[in-house]
Amino acid sequence: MDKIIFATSNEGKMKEVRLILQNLKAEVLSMKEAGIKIDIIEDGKSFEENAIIKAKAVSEYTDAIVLADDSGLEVDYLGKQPGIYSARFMGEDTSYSVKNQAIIEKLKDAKEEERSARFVCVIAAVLPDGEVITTRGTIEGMIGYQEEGEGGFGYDPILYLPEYKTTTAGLPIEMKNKISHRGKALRLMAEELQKRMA
Ligand code: ITT
Repeated sequence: MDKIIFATSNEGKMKEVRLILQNLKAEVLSMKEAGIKIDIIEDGKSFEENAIIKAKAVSEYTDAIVLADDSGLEVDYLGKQPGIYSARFMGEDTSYSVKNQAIIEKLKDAKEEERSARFVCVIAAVLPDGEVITTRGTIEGMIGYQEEGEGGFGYDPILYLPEYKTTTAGLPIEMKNKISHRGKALRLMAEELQKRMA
């Protein structure tokens, strides 16, 4: 069976990734499970560049297929920030309740129609022959007036989905995966990998 190493240190991402890729005929290991401990400097200027940087960095240590995820929250009222800086916004060690409250505060004068926002996810793959593939997924919503929901991670409590009358943190994980940026990008990647494994 093919082995896939997923180049992330984010446990929230990894939990979703395992569920989304469960039907792929491959063993999916986190970087930690594969025994790869490296610090990766994400100095790309786009989600695509950063996802490729992460996947290539880990592929130096293995012959397996390596996948990586670069993702973030784009808030239109803030000129699409924090975007690729989502993890680093206000410092990596600042809690998400503080970061989420800060974004709500920055939008205190925004009208309903100015609160549009989305999660973006780019998945990069580096295959054993060196081929690089990227796929992208998004989920549109709006910044809520307060945090809501207990699920997910990161900015999930503030991305409100009017159609579901809750945030991405208010959805069961299976439902989030069905409609999320990460679910979409990973299913596109799974199709690309399946074509090459056939
Ligand atoms: P790795 O680089 O190790 O994968 P990271 O958390 O640093 O972990 P990113 O650089 O891609 O990953 O930053 C993504 C950030 O965007 C993440 O830390 C969250 O703050 C936010 N984010 C991405 N997807 C999200 C989701 O599904 N729900 C909530 N927040 C999300």
